[in-house]
Amino acid sequence: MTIKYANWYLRRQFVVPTAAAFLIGLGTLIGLAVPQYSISQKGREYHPREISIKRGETLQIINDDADLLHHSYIDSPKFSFDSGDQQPGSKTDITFPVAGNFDVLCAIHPKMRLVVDVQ
Ligand SMILES: [Cu+2]
Repeated sequence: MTIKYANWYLRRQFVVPTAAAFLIGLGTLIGLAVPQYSISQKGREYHPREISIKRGETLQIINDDADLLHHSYIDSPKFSFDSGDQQPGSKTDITFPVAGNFDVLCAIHPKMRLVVDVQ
């Protein structure tokens, strides 16, 4: 084996799996960006109020109240999130990267609560 060929061979050994890993990673990222579940904010409540999902899955929260702002947040040692103000009709995606039990609360309406069980 010439040195030139050996270099190419070694590089190919690296490039092919790296490219494959990159494409798989890219697919996973795109997959994560697509929400799997829809949650409605209506009448100052989350609907449904509880949901069970898998790690890495995404909820889409839709403000279905015509004239109310909402503001979803999660404050947990494992994972925190803050949507900012959610205008009527707006959609907010939350991807849960770790397993656990999380309360999604509303900063504007303290009684609003969504329990997310991430497995
Ligand atoms: Cu609210």
